[in-house]
Amino acid sequence: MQIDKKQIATFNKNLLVEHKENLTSLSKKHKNIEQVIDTISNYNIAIPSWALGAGGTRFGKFGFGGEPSNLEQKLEDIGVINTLTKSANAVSLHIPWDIPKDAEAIKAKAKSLGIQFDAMNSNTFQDQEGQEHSYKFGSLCHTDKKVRDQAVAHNKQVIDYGVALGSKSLTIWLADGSNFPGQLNFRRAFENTLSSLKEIYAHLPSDWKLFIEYKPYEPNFYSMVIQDWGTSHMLAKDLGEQAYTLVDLGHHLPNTNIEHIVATLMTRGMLGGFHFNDSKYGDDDLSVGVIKPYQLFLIFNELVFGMENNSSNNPIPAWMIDASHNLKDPLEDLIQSIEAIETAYAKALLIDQEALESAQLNNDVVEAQRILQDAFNTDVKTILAEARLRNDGAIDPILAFRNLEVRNELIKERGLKSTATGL
Ligand SMILES: [Mn+2]
Repeated sequence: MQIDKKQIATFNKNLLVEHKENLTSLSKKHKNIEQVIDTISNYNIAIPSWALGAGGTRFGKFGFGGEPSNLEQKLEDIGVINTLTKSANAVSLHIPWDIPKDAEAIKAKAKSLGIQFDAMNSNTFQDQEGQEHSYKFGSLCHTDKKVRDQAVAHNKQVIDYGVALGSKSLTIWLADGSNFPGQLNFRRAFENTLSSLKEIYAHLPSDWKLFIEYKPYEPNFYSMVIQDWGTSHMLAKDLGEQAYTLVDLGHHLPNTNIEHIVATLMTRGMLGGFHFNDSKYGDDDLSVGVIKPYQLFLIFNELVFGMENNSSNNPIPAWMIDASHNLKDPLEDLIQSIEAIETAYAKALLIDQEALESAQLNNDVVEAQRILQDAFNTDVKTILAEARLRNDGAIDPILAFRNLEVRNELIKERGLKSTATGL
């Protein structure tokens, strides 16, 4: 299914007068509103190929109909999200769930929908059918070199798939670790992982980046080989200039100060990628911004500051939504996530950085808090709507999704029983 410009324009018509009034009154209050609209209208977040179907828990999975059953249909779904939001012009592929059987055809399909290929993702956290060696006791860290070699070969193959599609980065997240004390020699596991990563890194084209994700627990509950940003940073430093740390919001122990981690990594130019979701207890994969919107705003404050004061040449991070939807329509959920990310970003862009710096230099704690909270308490819905409108997107993308009956159209096209590969 594809939505055309005319349908969006017709939908926008009814909301246009009120929107313009809101914009005029907001412009009177904020001097730099044009700049914020411009930044938001150029901002894009990659959609992972596994997020377009019904997510499941370890107890069950409930479909919702019209799920994309192949990569082409997944691209079409991202096309729908992008047409409505104008902020999702990239897909992040997961191998082997979404192996492009005909790279040229997939590339052409993506191009026709205005979609690029963001970071590729490897998978050594499951055994695949016909696979010779099992990852039950780890992959890149495994005690048996044959298993490590197999996992290295898989990652190299993922790079090759990415090269064929025009991707420029590989994200590695490892489930490797141990469930019981004594099971694993920590130092050996770390060294094995490093030497496996070195082999993968050597296969990386010179214009690619390698992102190393970390996670403190799950699926292993006693230890994880890459447990935190410090470990990821050590590995990336040992690999070389093309390797970076990737921060996933859900991959921290409760109450970790993630904005501080972001600032520290950017100080050294080491923040390569960012995975958005939200979390109440652990890696809950909840929609972005539903639990801790203020934390997200504070993270974006560091990102904005880091990008504006970039003496360490931190690259623009690769942005991706990494959540799993088991109740909501995943397309609606992704739209809500995009809105939450852009809300936090727009609010962070409204922070008066000069005034904040002066408050900080004067140790005026009250004033510093006031500056942050003034920006956080600004309603930026109109800014987001205007950014979309200028790109021919929908003033209210969720309402448009519902008015255009997108899910019903997808069910008509694909049936009620179609299921997507992925989680
Ligand atoms: Mn992630």
